[in-house]
Amino acid sequence: MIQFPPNFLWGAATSAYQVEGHNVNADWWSWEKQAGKENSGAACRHYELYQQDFDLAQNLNHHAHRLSIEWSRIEPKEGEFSQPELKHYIDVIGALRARHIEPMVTLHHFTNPLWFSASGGWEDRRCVGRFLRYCDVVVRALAKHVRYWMTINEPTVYFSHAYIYGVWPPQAKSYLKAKAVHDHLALAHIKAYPLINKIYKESNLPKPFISISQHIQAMVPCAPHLRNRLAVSLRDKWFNFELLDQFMRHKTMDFIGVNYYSRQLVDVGSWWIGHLLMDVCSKNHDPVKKNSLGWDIYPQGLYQVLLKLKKYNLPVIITENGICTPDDNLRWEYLYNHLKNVHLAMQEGVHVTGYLYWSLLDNFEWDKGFGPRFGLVDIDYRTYKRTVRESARKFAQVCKTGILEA
Ligand code: IFM
Repeated sequence: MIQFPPNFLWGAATSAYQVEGHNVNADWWSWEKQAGKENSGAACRHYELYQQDFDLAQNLNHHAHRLSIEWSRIEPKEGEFSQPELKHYIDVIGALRARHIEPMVTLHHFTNPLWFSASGGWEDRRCVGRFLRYCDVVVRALAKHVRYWMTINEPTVYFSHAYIYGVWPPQAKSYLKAKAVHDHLALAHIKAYPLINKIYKESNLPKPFISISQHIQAMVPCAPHLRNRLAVSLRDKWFNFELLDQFMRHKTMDFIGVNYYSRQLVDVGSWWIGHLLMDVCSKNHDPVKKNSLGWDIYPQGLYQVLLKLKKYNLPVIITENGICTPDDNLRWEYLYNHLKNVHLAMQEGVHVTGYLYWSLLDNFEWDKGFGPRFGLVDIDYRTYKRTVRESARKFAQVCKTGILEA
């Protein structure tokens, strides 16, 4: 039997664009049509059905829920802020509070208002000021009801997919642009941190907890020779920990938000920097089960990642961890084994204070559309009927008791 501490935050996460539906002023909305991708359309209709969804979360004993604010709803035109949409999110957060569920709010989760992208997006140096203006409005409106903020979700995933691999809007393939976007996202967080604190201070509210959600992969060398080990440490530094190091230097993190899914098997063909940074093993000599997107299931990687975070000496919240699969037994196996590894890391002194499964609901998985099923709750996209999965019920027991039965 494994016992987690009493005040551990248990729950699940979502993001606005992936569940709400009809985010017509977002850059993704026009891009998915223009690029011929599956359209997000009504998504899960969570914008209207959030009360019902939070009833489910409450019945599943969740006491934390991570959600994001859709910037393009709040500021559909530059400088014009929508009071009804702000009121909507106040209601959403009120609905969580009414169910004794702690809201954890992300300010930027991959999507941008169309006007923002059309005028340079995160490449243009005006982006930081624009983001801060939006943060100011949202945080002032929600401060009374929110204690946990994540400024930006997975900045490294965002700039690599959108500006290096070119698979997300604006589909650039440019290291120069990616570098500019990286620097702007970092600066946006560094400046948002004191801004959020200032708003709380002015409103006589207790200091909030602020971080980002950083996507971290376990970097695993195939053969532990020098070149592979060098590649692992470069990738750890640049992709996993560089932003966290920067934010630590600026003292702009109150906890570390970690999104963990899988490992990267590192097998490098030459000393060229491109290979050191990108080569992955294709030999399948260490086969493990995979999710429906083909990502390796590697629970011990979460333990390894958590131990690497120990040096920061900050509380850690797993802000995402989950699996897309049609096999719900595999979902529970995934959850169970990852929680076991979280507990192991805690026994070795990593101060983990919460775990949020990705995701509460099946949802729109970006360029992959609605195929991948990450949810604790199944969505029938024809009727929008919600059906709680068996894995969700098992997880509900853990949320209730803090005990992971063997
Ligand atoms: O669905 C995404 C989410 O938006 C960010 N983290 C990873 C999830 C699964 O790919």
